[in-house]
Amino acid sequence: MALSRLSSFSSSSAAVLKPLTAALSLHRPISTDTTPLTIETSVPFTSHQCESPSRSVETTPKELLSFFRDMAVMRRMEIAADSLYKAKLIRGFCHLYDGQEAVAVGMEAAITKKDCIITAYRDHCTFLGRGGTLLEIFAELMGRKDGCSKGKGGSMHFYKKDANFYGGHGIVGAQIPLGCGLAFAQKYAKDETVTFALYGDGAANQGQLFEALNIAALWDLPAILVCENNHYGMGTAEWRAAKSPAYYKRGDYVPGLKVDGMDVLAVKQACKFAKEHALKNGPIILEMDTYRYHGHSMSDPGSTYRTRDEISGVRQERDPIERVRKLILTHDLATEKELKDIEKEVRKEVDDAIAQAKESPLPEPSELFAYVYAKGMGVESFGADRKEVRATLP
Ligand SMILES: Cc1ncc(C[n+]2csc(CCOP(=O)(O)OP(=O)(O)O)c2C)c(N)n1
Ligand SMILES: [Mg+2]
Repeated sequence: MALSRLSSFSSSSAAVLKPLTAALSLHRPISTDTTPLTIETSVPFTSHQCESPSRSVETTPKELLSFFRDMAVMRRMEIAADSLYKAKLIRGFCHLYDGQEAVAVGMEAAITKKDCIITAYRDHCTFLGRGGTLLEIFAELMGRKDGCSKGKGGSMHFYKKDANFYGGHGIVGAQIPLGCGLAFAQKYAKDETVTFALYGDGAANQGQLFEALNIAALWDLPAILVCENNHYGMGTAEWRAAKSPAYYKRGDYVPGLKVDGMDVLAVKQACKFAKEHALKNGPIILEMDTYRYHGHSMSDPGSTYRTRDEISGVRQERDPIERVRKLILTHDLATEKELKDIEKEVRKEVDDAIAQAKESPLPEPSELFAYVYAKGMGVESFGADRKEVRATLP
C-alpha cells in the first residue's frame, strides 16, 4: 500500500508547529510551569452528524512535558517487552502498542479515573495510562504474582478496577457491547461519567458493534466508541476488509469525528469534546487515525503486508513522540539535552522495573482458581467443588 493512503494527516512541520500564542515566560523547571499555551492541531477534525471541536488546543509547558515523558515510557516499555519476548521470558500472546501512544495519553488528559475504559488485547499502555505501574506490567507479562492480574491474565488481560479499567479482552470486538453496558450502569447511577470503549479497524466491521450502538443510541448512553484505526487487522489492510473505511461515519445516525491519532493534543481535544457530547446526547464515535510500528503480535514480523518504506515514512512524518519533542523545542520549553536526559531516566525506570519483576514469585499453585472466577461461578465446571477432584488439585 502506498504511504499516501496513510498520510492524509501528515503536513509540513513548519505549519503544524506554528505557535498561536507566543507570550510564554521561559522559566525552569518546566515540569511545574502551568502558563497557558494554545497550539493548533495538525489538521482539522472531520465530523459526521455533529460540530467539530476547535483546532486550538489549550495546554501548558507542564502538560507537554508530561505527554513527552508518558509516551517515552510507553515506547520504551513496549520495546523492552519485545526483547523479553524474544528472550522467552514472556510467553503466549503479546500485542505491542508502540506508534499508538498518543491515543492512550491524549485520552487520559481529557478524562478522570471515574470514567471507564475498556479495550482489546493491545492493552499495556492503556493500563499504564490509568495509573498502573511498570512493575505490575512486567510482572504480569512474565506471569508473576506481582502482576496486575496476579500473573494469571498475561499480556491480553490487564485490569485495574480501582481506576475503572475493565480490561484487556482477547475476543475481537467483545469489549464494545461490554463498554456500552458500563455506560448503561453509569447512566443508571446518574454519576455523570462516561465509558471509552476502544476497538480496532478490524473489529469495526463486526455486527456486535452495530447492535451495541443501536441500543446505546436508543437509550442515550454515555458511550464513546474509539476506533483505533491503525489501518490493519491481523495483517489484512483496511481496504481489503472494509467497503467504507470512514469508520467515524459508520455509525450512521450516531455522530462521529475523525481525529489525527498521532497528535496527542488533537486526541485530548476530541476526547474532551466527546465526553461533553456523550453526557448530553448519548454515544459518539471517535476514529483515531494511528499506526502500529510492530507487527500485529509477536508472531508477525509486520513487514509482509506493508512495505518498510511505509513504516519508516510514518515514523519520520507522524511519530507522536517526535511531534511533541518538536513542539517543546520550537516553543523553547526545554533543550534537546533535557529531553534526552528524560529519555535516559525513563530507560532506567523500565530496566529497574524489569529487574524487580524477575524477582517476583510465580503464583502459588494452591491459588490456581483464586481471582479467576467469581465465587461459586464457574469453578464447579472444573469439578473443583467436588471433594475427590479437589484432592487431585495442587
Ligand atoms: C472473534 C475473533 N476473531 C478473530 C480473532 C483473531 N484476531 C485477533 S486480533 C485480530 C485482528 C483485529 O484487528 P483490529 O481490530 O484492527 O485491531 P488491531 O490488532 O489492529 O489493534 C484478529 C482477526 C479474535 N481474537 N477474535
Ligand atoms: Mg487495526
